[in-house]
Amino acid sequence: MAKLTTLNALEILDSRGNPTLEVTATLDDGSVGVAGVPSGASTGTHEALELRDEDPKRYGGKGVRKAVANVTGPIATTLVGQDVRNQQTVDQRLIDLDGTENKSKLGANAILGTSLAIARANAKAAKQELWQYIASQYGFANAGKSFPIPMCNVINGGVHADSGLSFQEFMILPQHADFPERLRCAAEIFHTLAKVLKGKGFQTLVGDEGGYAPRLRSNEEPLQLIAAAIADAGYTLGTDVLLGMDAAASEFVKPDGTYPLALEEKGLSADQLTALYAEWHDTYHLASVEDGLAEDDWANWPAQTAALAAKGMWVVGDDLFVTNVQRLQKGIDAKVGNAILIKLNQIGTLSETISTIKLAQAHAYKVIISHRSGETCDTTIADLAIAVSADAIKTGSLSRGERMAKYNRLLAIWQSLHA
Ligand code: 2PG
Ligand code: MG
Repeated sequence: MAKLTTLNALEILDSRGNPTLEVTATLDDGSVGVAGVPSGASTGTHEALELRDEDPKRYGGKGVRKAVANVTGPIATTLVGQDVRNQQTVDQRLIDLDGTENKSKLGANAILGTSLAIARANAKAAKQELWQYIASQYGFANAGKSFPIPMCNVINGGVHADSGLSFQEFMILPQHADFPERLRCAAEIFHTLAKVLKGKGFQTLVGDEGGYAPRLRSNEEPLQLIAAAIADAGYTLGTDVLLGMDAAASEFVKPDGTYPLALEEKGLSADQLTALYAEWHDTYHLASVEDGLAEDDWANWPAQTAALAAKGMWVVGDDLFVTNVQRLQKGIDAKVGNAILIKLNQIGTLSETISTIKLAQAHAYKVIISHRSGETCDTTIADLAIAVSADAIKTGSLSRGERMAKYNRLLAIWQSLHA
């Protein structure tokens, strides 16, 4: 029983209108699982490969017909007819079939879509919610006992918007004990921030992750505006809400290792950047900095980690760790980072993602489950966050349907556990 009967894939469009995959797995008991694959823009160099057609005549080369054909061809040939109840076995088969270090043969997008579609079908067959299925497959005894802090990216910069900001994301981290209240707090601040921006003559159009993308004058101004919005919305910065940033420093580091801030027209050293984050912690309750340095700036990461962790801050590795156990282990050994961003498509299977999460948790690294800037309405990351008791979830601002789908899924899970 629970044999895979069909595996199908479709080229669909993501939240930016770029092609991605939707994979459907059907089991012999009739259970169906469907998964959409996300896609990044500020992609880390060390991520698993997202296979694109590179045919300039279609979607500017971004088509995914090859990845679709890999699902319906070699992957289906390997898995259809097999018992797929054990997710680790399924994922290992996918890894073996690909056979490369970075999933460049079949594509991490083809592999992840398959891995997640089968996981969803298995959950259905087991009559479990996806988070329960993940928890039982991988032995997370505390699943459902805690809800993540939403890290809501209310001002978009970097490569996600043309706001001119060097830093990519400015986030609010609502601290209320109840998840629905955290979300309400974030939404109220988000709407108040629109009023603050309009009052100062800035536009309120949104970027890729649903945060505002005003053309500001400095990289500090978002923090000032968000602080004002928090106060105007009736909340207290430092207790009700903390701030977070994704510097995404790999995107703007120069070959000489300096970090230019375009709006300020100055280049900062790694130490100066660390000092800036520390200052913003003191001034604006900046509690979390992701990719505060570039992905291969290993020489400077230990000092930044020590300085910011001493202030109780989360020092988060995204492009740095790329959800990869080897990169995370290197960080653990070098005392680099104290938190990790988890993105399923950086590594390519559910099981490898879980291995990275377990390694992080074993070393007391905070775990932040994350969307990509290009998304579908797939809500797997919400279930994943509950299954592994993640400390936080980063899934954009309080607008755009593909971001809200994840928050709404968390509300539904919360309701099911607190009714
Ligand atoms: C990031 C992500 C998500 P992208 O850098 O953390 O916010 O962006 O998906 O473009 O890599
Ligand atoms: Mg990032």
